[in-house]
Amino acid sequence: MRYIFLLIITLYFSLLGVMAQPSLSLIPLPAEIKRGTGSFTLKSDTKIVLKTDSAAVKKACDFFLELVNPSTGLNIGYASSSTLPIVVELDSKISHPEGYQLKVTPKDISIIAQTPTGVFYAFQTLRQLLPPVIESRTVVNRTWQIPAVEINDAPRFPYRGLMLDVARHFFPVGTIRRYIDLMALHKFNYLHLHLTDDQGWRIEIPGYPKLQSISAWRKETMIGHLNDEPRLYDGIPHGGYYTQTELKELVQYAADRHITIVPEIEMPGHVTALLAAYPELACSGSSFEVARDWGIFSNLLCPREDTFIFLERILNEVMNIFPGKYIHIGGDECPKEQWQKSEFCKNLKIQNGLQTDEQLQTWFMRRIAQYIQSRGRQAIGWDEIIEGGDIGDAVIMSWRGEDGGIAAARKGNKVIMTPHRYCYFDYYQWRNRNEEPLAQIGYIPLSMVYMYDPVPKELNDDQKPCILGAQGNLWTEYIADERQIEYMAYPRACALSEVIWSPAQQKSYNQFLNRLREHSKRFEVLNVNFARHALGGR
Ligand code: TNX
Repeated sequence: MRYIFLLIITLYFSLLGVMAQPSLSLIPLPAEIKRGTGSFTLKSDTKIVLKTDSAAVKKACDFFLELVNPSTGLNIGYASSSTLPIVVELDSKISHPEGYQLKVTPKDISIIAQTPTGVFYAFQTLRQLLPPVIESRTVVNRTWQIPAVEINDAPRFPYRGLMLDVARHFFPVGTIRRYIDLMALHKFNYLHLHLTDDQGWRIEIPGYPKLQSISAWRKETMIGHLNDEPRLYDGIPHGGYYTQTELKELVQYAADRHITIVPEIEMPGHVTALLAAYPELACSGSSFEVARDWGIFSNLLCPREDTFIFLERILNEVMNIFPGKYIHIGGDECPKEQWQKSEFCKNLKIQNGLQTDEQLQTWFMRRIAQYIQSRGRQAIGWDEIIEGGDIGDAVIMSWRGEDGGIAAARKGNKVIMTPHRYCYFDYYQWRNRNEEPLAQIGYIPLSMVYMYDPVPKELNDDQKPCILGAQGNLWTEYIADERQIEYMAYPRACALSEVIWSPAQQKSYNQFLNRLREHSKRFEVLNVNFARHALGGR
């Protein structure tokens, strides 16, 4: 009896102890967290003890050292043993290739993962367990405690993406690097770069110099919203493009942070900038101007052999720069009038037994997807590309809603969910629009992103695994600089990171907000221009 009483007392106090600890402000929330007692303190005796000779693991550790050494001033490095070690090892007992185990005790820290990616993610978690001022680039005098904890973690989905539209506005490479840095902090693993559109072509293709001299530049940009009357223009030329060298460096920069870049080349629509340089690729018309307005244009590529030769050459260059598996080939918003008027298209449809223009578009996109597949890669396209039948093995990016993704998964195609009602970070995030900078007209508050579930209820258990994950899209018609990119993307990207990383049954918006409050202190130190509405500010 006495023992039982003692046991209850002990349990009670240890429970109190755990409850008294401040909650950990990890975003995205790890799959499993077990709190311990006490904490580990980073000191000058702390050393990383590597139990593997993997260069990629070493690189993941280097990142951590580059984070902690400037702010702690401790000059932590590597050693074969230490009194306060951070032991890092690879072990296949961690079953998920992106998973990890992180154990922190007062005496040591241990990181185990199956791959260097898992090690990198463990360090991102460790980073978030440290006080926000760890992000400072100058020495801060204080103690650096990490609460004792055991974390067993792995992502819910293999595709965790953010898109950045660099066509509507051109951004310096440094801005993309910063976008990548923030993605890495939240364990995103795909950056989709929207490289071409009506308003600009942003990738250097040496064989087609007019893409650089003509397609990369527009005369001016419309002022105000697309629906405003009359339309006004700023009179300022805008443009630019990324050289192949810059893009290759960016690919490496992202890869070092375990992020793969998915390049997008739009076709057969959203090609006005391309046609301004090479009008012969249209079915008719000889004079096009790089668009100055936003919106949907009727200019399309003509599905002639010359067009396919051109596109294959472009795609060869693209695949040469971007080594990742996925190549995005666009396919959204293609009003078909130009094809309907074209004798060539009418004949092509008859020759190929195609009844509708949607079938013609799918025929076009399937041919390109097959070309990409023949080069050992896989095409991704917006959901319009399945409207006209079988699209082969292409991955469908479901943006108009979830229906495209549901239809694709039912056919066995892989799907990335990015429905505009939940995943469009170019929409307003605050109901009082007139208090906000101009944005795309939709409204997606933080809570809406958080409550999204990428797996539609309509799918059965066989179809569910077709959902590879989800992506947040940042279209930049109304976003012209880095500060505004951050304002629109954060903290909504934090919510999305949790949607795609954390176990669905553990989601709680209130608890997320509490963690975000702490997390936002890190943003302050990093000078991230995040929107404060959900935290009670602006
Ligand atoms: C639709 S999403 C588009 C983009 C626009 C966006 C604005 C998609 C595949 N197409 O061209 O930028 O809406 O929210």
